[in-house]
Amino acid sequence: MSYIQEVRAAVAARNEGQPEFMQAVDEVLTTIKPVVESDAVYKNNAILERITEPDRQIMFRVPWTDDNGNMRVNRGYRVQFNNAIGPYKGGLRLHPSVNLSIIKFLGFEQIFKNSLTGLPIGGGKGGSDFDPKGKSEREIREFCQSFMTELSRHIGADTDVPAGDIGVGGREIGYMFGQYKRIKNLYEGVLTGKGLPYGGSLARTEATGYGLVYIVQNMLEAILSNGFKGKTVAISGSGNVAIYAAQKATELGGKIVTMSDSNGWVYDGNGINLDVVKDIKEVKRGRIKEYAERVKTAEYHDSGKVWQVKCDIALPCATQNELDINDAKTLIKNGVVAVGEGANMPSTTEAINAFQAAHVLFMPAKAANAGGVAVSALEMSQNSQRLSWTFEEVDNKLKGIMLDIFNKTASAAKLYATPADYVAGANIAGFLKVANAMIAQGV
Ligand code: NDP
Ligand code: 2IT
Repeated sequence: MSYIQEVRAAVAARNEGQPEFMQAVDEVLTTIKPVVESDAVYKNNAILERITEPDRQIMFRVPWTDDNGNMRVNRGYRVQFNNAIGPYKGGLRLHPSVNLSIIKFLGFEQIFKNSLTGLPIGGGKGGSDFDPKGKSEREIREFCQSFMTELSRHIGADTDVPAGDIGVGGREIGYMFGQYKRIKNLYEGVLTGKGLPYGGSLARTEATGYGLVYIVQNMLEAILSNGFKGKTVAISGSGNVAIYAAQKATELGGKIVTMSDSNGWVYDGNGINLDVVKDIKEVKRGRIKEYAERVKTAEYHDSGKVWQVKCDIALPCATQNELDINDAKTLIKNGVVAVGEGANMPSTTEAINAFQAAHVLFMPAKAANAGGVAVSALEMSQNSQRLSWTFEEVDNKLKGIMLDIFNKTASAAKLYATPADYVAGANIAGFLKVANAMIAQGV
C-alpha cells in the first residue's frame, strides 16, 4: 500500500460513521498525491497522519429555555483542527443537521482554504444542531449566550476566532460577542463578522459572495477571455453567500435567474430582483416562495432543483452535496461553461469528476469561497490596530486576494496536475504552506 492509501485506511478506521469528513479527506489525499509522493519529507514527518487529526475536538451541552419555559438542550461543537500558520479560524454553523462529521469536514477544508488566502490563519469550525428557524428573538439570544458561556473557555483573539456560517449572521455574532466580553472582561477581536459599531469590518457581509464572483471572473478572463457580461447564472441558496454573489454577478453584467432555500426555488427569466430577496431574507427572515408571490415574472417550484434551468454559470451557494451527478449531467447537457462553489463541498465527487471530464471550468470551494474568511482575517488586522478601513480599501484587498488565489491555484495545477484541474491546484497550494510550517515547527 502507498503512504496515501495507508493513511486513508487508518483515517477511515478511526472515524467510522463520518461520511462528510471522509469525503473531504479523500478529495485532498487523492489530489495531493503528486506532491506527497515526490518527496519523502512528508511521510518522514507523518504530515498526512497529523493533518487529518484535529488538534482538539470540543463537544458540549448547550442548555436554554424556550418561550414556554421548557428547558431545551442542544450539542455544541468546536473543532480546532490545525494552527500551524495562525490561530484557529472558521465559522459557526447552526443547523439541525450539524454533527461531528460535518463540523470536521468543514474544519479540515478550512485549513487549506485559509492557507490559500495567504493570511496568517489556521483552520477550525464549530456550531450546534440548534435550529434557528421559527425561534423568537429571545430564544436566539439565550441560545447564543449559553453557547458562548462554554465556548468562551476555548477561544481568544490569538487562539481561535470564530465567525458566521449557515444560520449565524450579524445578529448571532453580536449576542455571542456580548456574552464573551461579559464573561472574560476583554474587548478583543475574538469573533469576526461583528456589527460595524463594535469592531466589524466593512465589506465582510459582502465578502464571500463578492469573492466568489471575482475569482470566477478571473477564471473566465484567463481561459475564455470573457466574464459574467451577458451570461445567464443559476444560483442556489438565498442566504449571505447567495445574495452577495448575485449582487456582484449582476453588477458585472450577468443575469441571475434562480435562487432557492430548503423549501423550494424560484425562477425569474427577467433576472432576480435582489431588493425583493433582501427584504424577504434579511429583513423579514421569510421563505423564497414569497418572491414568486411578489414578482409576477417569477415561478416557484417546491420540487426539483435550480440546476434543471439552462445556464452558462452555476454557483451553488447553499450547502454540502447539493449538486449531484444527475444535476451535473443536466448542467453539462444544457451547456454550462463554468461552476464556482460558494458553499462548502456543494458538489459530490462524481459531479466534480463529470464537470472536469466535460471540460467545464470548475473552481472548488476552498478557492472560490475563501473571500469570506480572508476579509475575516482583515477584520482581525483592523481590530489589532484599533482602526477601521474604508469599504473600497477592504474590497480592493479582497480583489487582490482572490486574484492571488486564482494564480496560485492555476500555477499549482499546471506544475503538479493538469492546467485546468483547480481542485488539485487549490488543494496542493493550500497543503504545501501548512505542511512546510508543520515540518519547520517539528510538532
Ligand atoms: P445562510 O444561513 O445565510 O444561508 C444558507 C442558505 O442555504 C439558505 O438559503 C438556506 O435555506 C440554504 N440551506 C442551508 N442548508 C440547507 C439544506 N440542508 N438544504 C437546502 N438548503 C439549505 O448561510 P451562508 O450563506 O453563510 O452559507 C451558505 C454556504 O456557504 C454554506 O455551505 C457555508 O458553509 C458556505 N460559506 C459561508 C461563508 C460565509 O462567510 N458566510 C464563507 C464561506 C462559505 P433555509 O433558509 O431554508 O435553511
Ligand atoms: O466557511 C467559511 O469560510 C466561513 N464560514 C467563514 C469563516 C470565517 O472565519 O470568516
